[in-house]
Amino acid sequence: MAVTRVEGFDGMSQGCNPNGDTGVKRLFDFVIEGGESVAVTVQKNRTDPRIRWSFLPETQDIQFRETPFGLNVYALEDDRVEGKRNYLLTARNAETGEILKTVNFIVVDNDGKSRRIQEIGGPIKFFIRHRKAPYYTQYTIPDFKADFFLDWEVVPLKVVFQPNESGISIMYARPKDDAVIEGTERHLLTLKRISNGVVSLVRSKLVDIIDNDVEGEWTGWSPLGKCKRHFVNSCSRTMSRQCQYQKKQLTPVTAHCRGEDIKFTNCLCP
Ligand SMILES: [Ca+2]
Ligand SMILES: [Ca+2]
Ligand SMILES: [Ca+2]
Repeated sequence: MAVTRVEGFDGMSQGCNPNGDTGVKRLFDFVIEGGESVAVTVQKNRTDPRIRWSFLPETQDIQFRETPFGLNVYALEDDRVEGKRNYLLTARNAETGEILKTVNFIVVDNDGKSRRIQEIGGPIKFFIRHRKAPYYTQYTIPDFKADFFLDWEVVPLKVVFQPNESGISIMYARPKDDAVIEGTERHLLTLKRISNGVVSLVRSKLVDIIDNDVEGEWTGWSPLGKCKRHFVNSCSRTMSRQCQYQKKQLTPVTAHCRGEDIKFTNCLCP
């Protein structure tokens, strides 16, 4: 499972101490139910004691796994509609209780009311209204599921505002058409902002993609056609059939059937 780093912004701006060992500055990040983990790092050295991690409020929704550098944080998948939830993660020196780092987490719900669009439909728009900030600020739709960009086209992939620049931008996300019968699939699109080393969730949209691909049925074979020359010394008669979907549909669908839609029978060239 891939991991999103909390700190840093393309090396251009490091507003927080990336080692997190002094001067606690709050970082913000978000995890999506069932999505990828977010890595929280705390610098350790040989004399470092164990670290004690805690979430406030206490929760069973978040799971974490210790790594050599800190912690990977996951939000568990469920089907309850609970909206966004805020948690404060604190790393302490297990012996002295000294706070080493705090991170504010938002858990993003992927249940509830959604917008329904066709597989060939869209786009979903994100309006970005950016106020002046003294830092580079980047907006992206994160690839929090490994195959997200295989299924979606995002234009532009990143919007960057220079320091002290303000303005309005639009990002589009469009589901890609495919020839796979996958049924209706739910996607959570999130707009993420990185500014001064602080990651935050700007907005999220829940979208149900209605598949336009269906299992079809073959019509019967057509009668054998006339004997025709297909290669220099070879002639054949063909018959064909069509893949159809009979049930009434409000929107156009693409039917898929297993097998060939054309058959050749050799014949004596006329
Ligand atoms: Ca939920
Ligand atoms: Ca399709
Ligand atoms: Ca499909």
